[in-house]
Amino acid sequence: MSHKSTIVAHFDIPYFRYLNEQGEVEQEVPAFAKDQNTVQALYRMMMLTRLFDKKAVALQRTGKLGTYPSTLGQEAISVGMGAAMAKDDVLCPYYREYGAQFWRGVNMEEILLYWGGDERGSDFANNTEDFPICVPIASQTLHAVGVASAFKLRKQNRAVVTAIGDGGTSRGDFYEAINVAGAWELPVVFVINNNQWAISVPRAEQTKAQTLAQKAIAAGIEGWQIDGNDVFAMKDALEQALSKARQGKGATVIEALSYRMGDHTTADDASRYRSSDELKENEKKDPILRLRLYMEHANMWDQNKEAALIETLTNEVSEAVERFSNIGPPKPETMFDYLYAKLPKAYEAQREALKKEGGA
Ligand SMILES: Cc1ncc(C[n+]2csc(CCOP(=O)(O)OP(=O)(O)O)c2C)c(N)n1
Ligand SMILES: [Mg+2]
Repeated sequence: MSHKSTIVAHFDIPYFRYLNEQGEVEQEVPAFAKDQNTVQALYRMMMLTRLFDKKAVALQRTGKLGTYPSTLGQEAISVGMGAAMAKDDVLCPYYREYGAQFWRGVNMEEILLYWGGDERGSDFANNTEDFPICVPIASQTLHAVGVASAFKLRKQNRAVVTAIGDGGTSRGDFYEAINVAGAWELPVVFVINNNQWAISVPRAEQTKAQTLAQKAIAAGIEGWQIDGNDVFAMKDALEQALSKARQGKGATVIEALSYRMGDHTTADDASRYRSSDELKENEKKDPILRLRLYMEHANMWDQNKEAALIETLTNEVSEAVERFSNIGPPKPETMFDYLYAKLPKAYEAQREALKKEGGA
């Protein structure tokens, strides 16, 4: 700018993490990270998510699922989210938050049903107020501010967590959602899973913004960037943002830096557009490896515990796959059940006819 000017506004984006790639502590960890049960529960859920993920890819490859988006390498993000939320908060996920969903009681077979194209996978048995998986990019952020404004109107002490990918933050829905969250001081936390890729578009081509967290500033809310491969940083950041939200102090955007170690989905082949060197570099930052090293340093873990855990979790995943495989098709007449609050008279006969023909 050539005019004489003064600076009228100035902003900072903080970055933090507790654990480095070697599982070493870089700064004093929060109290929960010294509690063996809590740390092991975080590790357990990250490992369950990874084993589930591997199995789901195998099911797709053998024709049992439609398309499946893997969450390989991003387990700390969703597990940290799930671990920080209160039971009566609401989760509006996109499609890589299995860790948060499992933590909150979503059954593994429900996720499998969803990706098998069965609507029963969106009807969670245990957490009926959480939103289902959302594939239309960024629309879930608008659902989230809708829920958050309902909480505010009802004067309920509850908060909403929504997640979005790095690419998703380029969409208008995201900007509209953070804008209204700022303007109305809504109890909502936006988590950006910055896995560095939006299908084949790299982060650097997605936007010229230096960080994605700084998008929050234009909406008048705080933006933090954290290491999304450090589950302690994830849980801690979410807890702080949720407590802020519940105190009526408004929304937060948390950009979690991670890496999509797998293909975009099972319909993609990432080797066509990214180098194996890049993948190898990022595998060293693995969130599960990092936590395991921390636990070993702290004498919370050993090889026997690891082997026993993997055996238990592998069985849990197999049992879920079994339930998924045995559920049977939905009854055809159920297609009438969820469209109208009360089924119009004109359809009653059709419903009955269908039921007689093949429903039973
Ligand atoms: C509204 C809309 N446009 C396009 C798509 C197709 N699509 C699916 S995933 C994706 C990229 C998303 O990238 P990002 O937000 O970084 O999330 P990631 O998949 O990397 O976790 C696109 C464009 C879609 N699902 N919805
Ligand atoms: Mg992405």
